[in-house]
Amino acid sequence: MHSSPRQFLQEHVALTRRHFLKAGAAASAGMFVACRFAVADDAAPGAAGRAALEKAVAELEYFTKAEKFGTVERGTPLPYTHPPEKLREVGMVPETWKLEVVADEDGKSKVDNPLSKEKGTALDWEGLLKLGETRAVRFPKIMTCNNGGNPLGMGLWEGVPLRDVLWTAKPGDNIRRLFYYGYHNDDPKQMFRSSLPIGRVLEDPLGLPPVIVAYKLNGEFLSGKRGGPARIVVPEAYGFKSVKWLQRVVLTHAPFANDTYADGANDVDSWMKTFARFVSHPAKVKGGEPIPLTGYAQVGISGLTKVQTWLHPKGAELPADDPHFTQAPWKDAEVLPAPTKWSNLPGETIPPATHGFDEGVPKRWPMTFALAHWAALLTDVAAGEYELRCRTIDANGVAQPMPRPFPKSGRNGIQSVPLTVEG
Ligand SMILES: Nc1nc2c(c(=O)[nH]1)N[C@H]1C(S)=C(S)[C@@H](COP(=O)(O)O)O[C@H]1N2
Ligand SMILES: [Mo]
Repeated sequence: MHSSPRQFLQEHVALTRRHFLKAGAAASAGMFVACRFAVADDAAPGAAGRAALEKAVAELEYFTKAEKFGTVERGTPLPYTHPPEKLREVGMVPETWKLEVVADEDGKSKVDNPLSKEKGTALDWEGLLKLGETRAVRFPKIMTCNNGGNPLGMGLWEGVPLRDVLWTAKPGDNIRRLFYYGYHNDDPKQMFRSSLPIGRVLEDPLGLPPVIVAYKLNGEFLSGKRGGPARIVVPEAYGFKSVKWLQRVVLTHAPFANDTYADGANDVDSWMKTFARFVSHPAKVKGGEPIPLTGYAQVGISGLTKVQTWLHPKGAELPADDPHFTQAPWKDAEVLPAPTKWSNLPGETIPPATHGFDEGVPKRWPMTFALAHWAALLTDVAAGEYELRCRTIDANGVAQPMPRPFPKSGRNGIQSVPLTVEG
């Protein structure tokens, strides 16, 4: 097929320039499908940059270890730091944990079989796991704070649909929303509240997993720090809807949100947005060497089709009246295929009956409200000092972040990093 090793190499390099990282069928040693662009001959032009990219791609991790998550928490003391006997007393351990589902005290909503501690009908840990035996669901979801620039962690969450718990309480007439709370040291000032329209809990928008009472993250029971014994997880929402140390759900006729996050000028109806970040980028490269870049994108409500990068000479004038650089000469990066090994899950495999997967393989990629990785190899860059930026194009073909001045409905600013190309 190839007349000489040299010709083979040239063809291989040309092919891989266009299609690097697209080797769908190749077996993988690392977590991603093997990259075809790495050339065996390390004296070939650009080999060092390609080898560096291959290594950086192999090092990308998909799921985040529970203890490596970023944390946004309130409480003095933090509820899970109580001494063991106090933890038992306040329901912060599985053996004493209880979940109440009751009607609002205003008397407008009807709940025929309230789950209440007083009546001894609250859902306990055993009951939760019992429900889980037949109703458990799992799904991947990235946890991001509405007010944070970067995600806190990527998790595979497991629990029971909140609606299955609600049905056991026999909800009746006049319910429009639910308010839910975590344990807060029995101090109203420390209460962290969130809310949802009842319809979101009873039905799932097509393709979305349910709102769950979660008890596992990445195959392990939730630690106190991650919100255990049990927390709410809302697939499409920023972190503030995913209340930790869950103990009480109130079904209400109130038509409004009572979220703690309504304070501080936050939009409490924000869906997660699409944006890109760098993972690895060299600070300095030799002139003539291709520049290896890796990163991730958070796939928000509008999906993801592309990640792009843009090199702008440092100090050169930026376009006026274009704060999101919509007119800049962006270049496409490569959105990486789904991992074949899922870091930080037991056996590095997706467990059976995970939403959006078929026998451990994603039905679609990238997956919404999850993470996708990307890589790029920039070539023919002149010596100089640069600002390097990345952005996304969503599944509607709209550049994200789109120009808008609303960080309080979820931050998704464009990241910029410095880069020096030596002469
Ligand atoms: N009970 C309780 N739940 C909470 C919070 C809190 O302070 N108390 N913080 C919320 C916010 S604002 C975010 S962003 C997420 C963060 O989840 P994590 O700490 O597990 O990453 O938890 C949410 N759940
Ligand atoms: Mo948050």
